Amino acid sequence: MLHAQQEKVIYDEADVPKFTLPDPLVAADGTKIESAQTWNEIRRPELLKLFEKDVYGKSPAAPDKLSFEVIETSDDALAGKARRRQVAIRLTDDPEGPVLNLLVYLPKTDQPVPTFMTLNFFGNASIQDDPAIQLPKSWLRNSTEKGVDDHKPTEKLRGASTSRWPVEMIVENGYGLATAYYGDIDPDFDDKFQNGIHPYFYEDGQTQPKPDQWGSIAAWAWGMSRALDYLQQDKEIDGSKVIAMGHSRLGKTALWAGATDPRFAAVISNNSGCGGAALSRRRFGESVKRINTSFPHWFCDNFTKYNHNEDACPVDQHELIALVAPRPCLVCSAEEDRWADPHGEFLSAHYASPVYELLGVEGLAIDEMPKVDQPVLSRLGYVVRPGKHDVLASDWQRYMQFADAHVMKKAE
Ligand code: GTR
Repeated sequence: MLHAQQEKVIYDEADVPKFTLPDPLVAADGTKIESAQTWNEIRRPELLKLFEKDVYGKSPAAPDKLSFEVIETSDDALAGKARRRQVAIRLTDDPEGPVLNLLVYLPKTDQPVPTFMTLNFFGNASIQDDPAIQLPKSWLRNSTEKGVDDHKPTEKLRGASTSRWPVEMIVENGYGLATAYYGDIDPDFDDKFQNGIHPYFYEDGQTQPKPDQWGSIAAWAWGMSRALDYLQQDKEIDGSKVIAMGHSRLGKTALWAGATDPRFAAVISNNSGCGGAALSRRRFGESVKRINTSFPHWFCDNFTKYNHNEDACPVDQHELIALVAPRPCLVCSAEEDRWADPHGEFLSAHYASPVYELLGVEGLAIDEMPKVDQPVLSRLGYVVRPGKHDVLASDWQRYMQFADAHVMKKAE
């Protein structure tokens, strides 16, 4: 038998296996879901449980009380164009326990602002070259390019990822940006869940999550919800208009955060691929077997049952998007990012669309995969742009166009 890494990757539509998708509008017992009420009371909770049990793992409930400490503020950030806040969110009762450090940029206005909440890959200091921003204290992936040595930041880390974070443009358009380092919640390597947030929720004698308990993606999504706990009580932010956005593994995370936490007003997933917006049953590019082999800590252990066995999984990723309905959701692909299967990402949105329509809102406005750079910014939207796996300033322009139409102007 070939090892996952040696297997031929499907990059040709002709090699995509034939499959039948589970119908989001048919319950497990065969009942047809024909009203918003039965969706909300029967099918939505059922799908959520299935994703918890078989894909991401179940996360603990929100802590009763979280402590927030505003550790730095400036009303003169970005050369006077913005306000900056840094907030420490203590994720557990343990004074030594994990702290999620949130960096917030706000436009200078007296009104509470709609805000993008998105995790970052290399710490808050990487998004903007500003000595006032705290360097990350949690474990970092080594990178000469980003200025990480021995898993610790160097001064070179400051601003190392600015191309992905057009902060000035975001605040000029009237949006806030809240971001935190995903490794503050759970460092992104397979240590059998000894570090990060997981051990704080073990029962007596437990040493790692059970097969249906949270993996790292679920933990990162849980962390996004804790950031939202803070944002919802911050008077400078419109807590009813916080948009979960994420790229790649953090795009998977943003979708799961939006599915599990209806307080997120909208979700934008960028190049999220396998285990994100792409349909698993297509096996195009990254497959379930491949992702579970390369990243054994991302999903719950039950997900490995579907290695080379996707058809047996009771859910597929269009139903993840359906869990965001009726809230706005934008799925973004990049043409050259075939590993993430742009067509499979489009099809997920397509097959989630009937749920939006059942709930009385607009679904995806097209039936065929659009050409590159022909964004479809309906309430359930899809865009494929030219180029590679990345986040570009032009992508953020799209996100804001989408948010202008569906979040900013939404009725109070
Ligand atoms: C890749 C992984 C993808 C995607 C990406 C990323 O190595 O195979 O699923 O998540 O990493 O997060 O950049």
